[in-house]
Amino acid sequence: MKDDEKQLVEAIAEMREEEALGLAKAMLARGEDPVRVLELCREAMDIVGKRFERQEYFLPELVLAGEMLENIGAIAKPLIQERSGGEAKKLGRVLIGTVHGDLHDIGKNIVTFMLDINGFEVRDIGIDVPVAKFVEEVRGFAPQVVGLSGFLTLAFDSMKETVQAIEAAGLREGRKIMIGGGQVDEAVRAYTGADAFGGNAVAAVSLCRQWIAA
Ligand code: B12
Repeated sequence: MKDDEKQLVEAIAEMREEEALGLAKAMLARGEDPVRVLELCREAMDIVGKRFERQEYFLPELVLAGEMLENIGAIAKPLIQERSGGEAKKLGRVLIGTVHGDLHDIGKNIVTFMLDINGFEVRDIGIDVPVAKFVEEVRGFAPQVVGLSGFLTLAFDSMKETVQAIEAAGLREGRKIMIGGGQVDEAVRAYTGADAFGGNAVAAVSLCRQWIAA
């Protein structure tokens, strides 16, 4: 990792908000890849999360970390959009939301944004989405892909319930379900019955490309 990259990760992890924003702005102004800058923010979030687990940090730090990431994201996103060459043709429909009981949406928002600039028509139905709402939206919007996001362990049960409800409503056929969020891995994928999981927004885009092109 380069020096300025380390500094950015550290500034976020140490809650030095102004310094973090200044560093991120300077890196982007120098032409650093905005996707890389978001990746560094994610690394910093892992440190914050671990300190929270060890009770070195508390809720205010989690909130501030979330705000820092959103502020940096707001500067990075238009640059990513510029690089992608602006609005592309809509390739297919993707419905996405954070499952019930879970309020984390920063990761989901990045996925929504990346799918959008890569040419998908994305409907983001927000956070803490009840199972019945997912079913209703799948019926109405008829997406080829449904994305379930969740960061809490308890979200895995919500994801499983949501997948089962979509299936029980007879809406699983002909569409794919992907899941993602902090701790999600293959074991969680198997538990929830989803078709695949994606570790980051780029993986979410490749899954949709793969499925919708097929
Ligand atoms: C910021 C944050 C918050 C913020 C959220 C702000 C917001 N608007 O989202 C606030 C302060 C609100 C918050 C609250 C809580 N949080 Co919190 N939070 C975090 C933190 C530090 C970062 C999460 C984040 O945004 N990461 C950044 C993004 C970019 O992460 P990412 O995983 O790289 O995202 C990518 C992938 O996940 C993927 N992806 C995401 N969604 C999807 C969907 C699909 C379909 C696909 C394919 C891919 C995909 O693509 C993303 C982009 O590349 C994490 C720690 C951590 N390391 O994750 C804890 C963490 C998730 N929180 C935690 C906890 C415990 C809580 C609280 C319960 C705390 C409390 N006592 O109140 C509450 C829960 C509230 C609720 N009901 O949801 C725990 C969860 C533990 C667990 N196993 O359940 C964590 C892990 C911290 C910890 N280590 O203890 N939190």
